[in-house]
Amino acid sequence: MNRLVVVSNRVPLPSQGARAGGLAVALDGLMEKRGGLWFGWSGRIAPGQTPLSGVETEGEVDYATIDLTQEEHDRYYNNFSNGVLWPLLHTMPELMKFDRRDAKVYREVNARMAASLQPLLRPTDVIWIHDYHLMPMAAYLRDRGVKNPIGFFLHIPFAAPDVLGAAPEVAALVRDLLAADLLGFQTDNDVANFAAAAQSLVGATKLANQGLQCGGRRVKLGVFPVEIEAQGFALMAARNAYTAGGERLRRSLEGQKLILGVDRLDPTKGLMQRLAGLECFFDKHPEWRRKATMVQIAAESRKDVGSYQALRAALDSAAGSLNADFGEPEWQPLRMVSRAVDRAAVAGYMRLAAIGLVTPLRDGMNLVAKEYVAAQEPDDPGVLVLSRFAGAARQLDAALLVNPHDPDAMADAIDTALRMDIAERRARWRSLWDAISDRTPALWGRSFLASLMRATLPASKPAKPEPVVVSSPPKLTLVEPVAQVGGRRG
Ligand code: ADQ
Repeated sequence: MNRLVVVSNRVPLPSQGARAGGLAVALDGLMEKRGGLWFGWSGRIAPGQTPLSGVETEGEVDYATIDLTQEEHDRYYNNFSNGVLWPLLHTMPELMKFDRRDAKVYREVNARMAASLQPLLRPTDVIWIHDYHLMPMAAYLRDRGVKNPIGFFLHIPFAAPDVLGAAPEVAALVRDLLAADLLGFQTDNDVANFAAAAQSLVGATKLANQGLQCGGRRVKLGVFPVEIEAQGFALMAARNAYTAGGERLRRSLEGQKLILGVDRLDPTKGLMQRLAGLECFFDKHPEWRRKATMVQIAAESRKDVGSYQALRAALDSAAGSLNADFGEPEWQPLRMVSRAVDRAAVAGYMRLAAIGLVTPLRDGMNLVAKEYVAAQEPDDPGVLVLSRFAGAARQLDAALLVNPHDPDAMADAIDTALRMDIAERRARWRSLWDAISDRTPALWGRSFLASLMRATLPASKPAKPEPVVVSSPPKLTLVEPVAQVGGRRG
């Protein structure tokens, strides 16, 4: 088997412990099973540039990293990746702060990473680059003569071409992406947006079977929705709902229904709109006061970016007002936690929750929605209320789908979910479980890599006419979801 080289902005070094974040969650599972080299930023700031800051090995995975200088961290990571590309690609250009100097350093860091990675590569390696931090990386590797198969996967949405036009650098980044052999996206909408951008911004032409041609290069596009380890997550939830921490949460609810939100604190996750929906719910449906409580875990992330600091302040203020307006001396409608909570504990809380409230304004996929489904007791499942603008809504269409911008719709969906009878809850949950239970991050990775290998076959030896779009990966032998361990829903 060819060695897999994964390249991502942040490398989850074993010596540094776990963090909240979808990319690490998705790739950890794949790398654990397959092994290989994981290359990227160490998470450390150094006074000067060095080609490599260290190599660690755990199990079958080698981790090779570079450090960033303070200026690189500010301009490449905070300002351009998270301050321009993240809001732009999520169709929130009003949050973007563009500065040419940031775009320049973004490119320099990508070029430096390509220079550091190249000497570590073997001729038979397969390279898989991840996410918006590294959009020009494939082009820099090609400039250095790297001929290996290169795949790129975008974990976040790809915006429509007229939105992209807001950032002057983006057309060049679209062109650079075409240096890869396969470009993977979360949904067919993202593929369509990228294909339209490549045609209108850099003059690419469309080929049959999800391909593009530009300047003599051919690249394939494909849809590869990121998956979770549903069976393992179900087990973790069952074990953790009844630990001391889970019991404390349950006791503190005193029989009330739990509405749970779990997110990174991020403008795309729709947290302000969620609180508006919750406020509307307690206003329109006062019969639920003292009978339901929302717990929102919103782990702070990207604290150096201005819009994230502003969001934290706005959220604290909105949460305070909501509790002051609706709270009673003995009851508080909302409990807010701004720290990352241990993944196992979160799984247990999800199992206790009557509603998983997942309402991003836009999201590439959203793994929390899938985790909430996996965490449920099959006999007495909770209800997923999901934004129709999350990529996950394509697969999880048996959830109650809502428009996160409409507080009344959210309030009514919460009410409907809390009143839903057991037969409908079970039927909806079964359909959601069927959508996620036979897929894993390892299968997701395998199907991407198989498509990458097919995309690099010489034109004279055409691959079997297999579609690149992955809608139903091979079936696994299913174990039944974990059965009820004890009664729990308030
Ligand atoms: P994220 O934007 O980070 O991921 P998401 O897909 O929800 O979002 O993944 C977050 C992961 O971190 C989940 O496993 C979740 O359990 C965990 N997590 C989130 N908040 C947490 C908290 N407060 N405490 C503890 N754990 C928390 C990006 C894209 C997504 C895409 C993923 C994977 O933005 O659209 O689904 O990558 O491709």
